[in-house]
Amino acid sequence: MNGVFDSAELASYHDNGYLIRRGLFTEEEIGLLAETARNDHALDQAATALDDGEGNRVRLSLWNHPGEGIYGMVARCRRMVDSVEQLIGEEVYHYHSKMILKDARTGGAWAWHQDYGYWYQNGLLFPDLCSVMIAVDPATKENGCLQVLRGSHKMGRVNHILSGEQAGADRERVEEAQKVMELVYCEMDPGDAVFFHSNTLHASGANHSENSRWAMICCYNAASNNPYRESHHPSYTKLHKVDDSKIIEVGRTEAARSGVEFANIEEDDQSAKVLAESGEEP
Ligand SMILES: O=C(O)CCC(=O)C(=O)O
Repeated sequence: MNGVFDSAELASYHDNGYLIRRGLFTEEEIGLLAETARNDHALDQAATALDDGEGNRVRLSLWNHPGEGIYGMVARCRRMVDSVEQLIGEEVYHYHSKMILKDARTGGAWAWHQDYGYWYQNGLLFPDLCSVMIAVDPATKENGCLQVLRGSHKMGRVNHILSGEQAGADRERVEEAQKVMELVYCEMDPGDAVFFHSNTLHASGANHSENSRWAMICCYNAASNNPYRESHHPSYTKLHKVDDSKIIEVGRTEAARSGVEFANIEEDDQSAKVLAESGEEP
């Protein structure tokens, strides 16, 4: 299969549940993405702010279909999709993308969770999904970079409960997992990306720094893992790959046009609602 990874990197992903790829996007590519996002009024307006329980708010905007703008070119380019297909081992489709707007001084923390902790609720039988977090701004410990527990994807799905406005993994399990697995801070420069398995436990701290930490996360599902019922994220929809050169081409000519329809997370997100209704206790 095509993609950016050699066999040692593939083995590392399967062992650790994550893999950081430095410079996946060039300075110009990430610059165009950042410029579009910063000027994107609709992205800002669509952002949902979730209370992190510690006085800060996590802001994010989400869209289900990648579209024809620069966000879509990033999510659909061969470099990305071929690489995710290498990791998952088969055809994938776009499950959704989001921009995490972790603003300077106010950006909130993310509780420890697995993405499959949410997505399980959407009728997905297998955790055959992968997320790719692309650093738009530098991501450091100080501004709340992503943290992962190395190898935690091997735990399988952990129960999740809604605490405040975020779903978090069962705290006792997380505490025990932290005793036996290494906590890795995924510090990244703009254009770097971390690929992670949907069962990898991850979190991030609040941003108390003077620098924003925006990141785009593209999530993909295996084509064979079509959900058995409909949810607020798409069922199998063929992903039309584009050449890597389209990022610059579209970014230069249509930098201001995101080309996506943003979701209303508060109204549409059934996975969080199901967790709230299930009343699972930690
Ligand atoms: O941006 C972050 O720090 C974490 C985001 C995240 O975990 C998510 O969107 O599932």
